[in-house]
Amino acid sequence: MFTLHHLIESRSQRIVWLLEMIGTEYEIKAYPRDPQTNLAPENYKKLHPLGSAPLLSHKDITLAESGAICEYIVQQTNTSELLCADDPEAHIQVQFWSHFSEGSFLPPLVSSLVLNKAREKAKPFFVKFIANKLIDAIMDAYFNKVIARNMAYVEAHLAGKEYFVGNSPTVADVQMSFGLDSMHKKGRLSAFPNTSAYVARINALPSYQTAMKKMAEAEAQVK
Ligand SMILES: N[C@@H](CCC(=O)N[C@@H](CS)C(=O)NCC(=O)O)C(=O)O
Repeated sequence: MFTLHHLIESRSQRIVWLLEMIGTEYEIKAYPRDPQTNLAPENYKKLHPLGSAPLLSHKDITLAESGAICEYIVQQTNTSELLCADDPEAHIQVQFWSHFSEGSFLPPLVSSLVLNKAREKAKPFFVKFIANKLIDAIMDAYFNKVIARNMAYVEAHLAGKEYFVGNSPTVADVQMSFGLDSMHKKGRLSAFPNTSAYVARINALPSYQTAMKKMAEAEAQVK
């Protein structure tokens, strides 16, 4: 059985969707974030030297990195269709979106999240004022431009498509789902109708809904 070590409010939620989509046996162990640092708590860090989320335990290994975890689950459950393994063109597309998600799409979103948390923490008033000016300048000089470029690409790709690759969900959708879902929840997709429709589509899938329900139940036990 797979054990998913799930850090609350993290990208490990997409692995729950993959496990649910496959219909394999798994358990979710949820961990609240450290209230001081908002990072992984001490008991989570003991699971793997990286202490990053997600972590997957199976047999005698504990694996880090979402992309490697997805490939491992697919290999262990003989579900290579989720990587489009029999179709070289589709397969490289799945690999592309999986790498794009971790390598290009999520980093500027995480950076903007961290900078916005710094805004909230800045005190007193004049420090907050300067912090806001500085953070706005950093966001405008780089991160907003990269996010806009990435979103234009995603939006154009999803025109007339149900899923990132092919006609059913694949690891490409699993990997892209977390960042897009987070943007949707923050109201940042209103200018992107294809992407908004895509997020609504995956949210309506029974596998997605069950995954989110099981994740919320696991989280409720440790909150
Ligand atoms: N590329 C890694 C990124 C892992 C990562 O940064 N996860 C965040 C959660 S979204 C995390 O572990 N944050 C808590 C910490 O670093 O202590 C992956 O795909 O697994």
